[in-house]
Amino acid sequence: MRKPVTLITGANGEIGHGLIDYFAEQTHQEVVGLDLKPLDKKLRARCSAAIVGDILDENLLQRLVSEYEIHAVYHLAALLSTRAEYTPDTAHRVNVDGTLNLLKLALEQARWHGNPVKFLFPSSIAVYGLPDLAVKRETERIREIDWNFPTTMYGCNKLYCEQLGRYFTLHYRQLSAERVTSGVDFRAIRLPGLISADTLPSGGTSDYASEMIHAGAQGRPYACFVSAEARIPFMAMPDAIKALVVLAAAPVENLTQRVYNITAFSPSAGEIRDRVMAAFPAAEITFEPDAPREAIVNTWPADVDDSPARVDWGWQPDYDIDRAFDEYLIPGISRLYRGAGSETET
Ligand code: NAD
Ligand code: AKB
Repeated sequence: MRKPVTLITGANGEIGHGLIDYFAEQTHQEVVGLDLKPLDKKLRARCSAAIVGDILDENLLQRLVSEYEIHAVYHLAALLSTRAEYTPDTAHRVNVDGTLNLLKLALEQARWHGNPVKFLFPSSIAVYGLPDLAVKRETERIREIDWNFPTTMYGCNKLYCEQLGRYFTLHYRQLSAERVTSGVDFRAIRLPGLISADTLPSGGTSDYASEMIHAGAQGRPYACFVSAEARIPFMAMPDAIKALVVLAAAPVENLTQRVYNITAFSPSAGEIRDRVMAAFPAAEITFEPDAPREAIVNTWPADVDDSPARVDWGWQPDYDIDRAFDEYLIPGISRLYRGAGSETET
């Protein structure tokens, strides 16, 4: 008998950590975690199976299909925006071919067990491409359909995979005689930069926010790679996890679209620095902008319009900027480094 499971790809990453913890603590879902890297010990203990492997390995995916009955896929594996710019061909293979492999796996599973397979895809504000800072300042809360002109390989990959997911769900093999639905129930969220109290990001371009806070908590000097004025939307990790599971649970008839913006707060890098300094007065944070990386951040919107998510599936963040810093990030990150010569919360 195959076991009914939820498959999480990229399970050892930042979102994977939050999601696996959430499933273990709040639900009784059996989770199969897949990642190129071995899952951390604590995560392994929380999964029915922890598989080390590549989403580009079709033999491995076939083995998964033969061993498990997959009802939901949280497809997190990806190369993020900065890393993708250094290896665009590899990024395209992982981010696009990898996603296609997982969509095909979902389709095969749905046909085999006869139930829809939910496919949750974390897209990104990187799908937007604003031409210059003047337009960025004028564009208040960007809607899903606006400025879909990404300047990065990662942004192009995400935008295309959103379309691929819609195609699999709504139009797959539209000319075939049977006209049956594919069974893939694709749902995507365009996430802003995420900040976790438990893990550090790597390979992204929004990483400066997390890096600043973690460095401050450790008493390490940090030179921020964008200028103090740079501004994009951010969110505390628990809200991103909540959004994924709430969107997954939303009745399909409530969804007026397959791709949703969500956001929580939009501080400038300077405002993040001020909060870090207030929490860790000994922190040394300077600004040494890296022009090409800052140029990427400048093409991303300062704020997004998330009203469709609010109307269709009740999206609302639990953490505004005050609560994110005061109740989640500063205490959580302080705890991580406590005993390592860092400041602690009082
Ligand atoms: P992460 O880099 O922490 O995790 C990605 C994981 O994918 C890593 O553990 C990596 O080992 C794994 N991986 C990479 N290539 C793989 C492959 N070929 N096969 C199997 N595993 C592979 O990233 P994250 O922050 O956890 O992000 C998860 C998803 O959310 C990504 O798709 C990312 O684009 C998206 N997202 C993240 C943010 C953010 O700020 N963290 C914002 C928007 C969207
Ligand atoms: C990145 O910077 O690449 C990610 C994202 C915003 O998608 N954190």
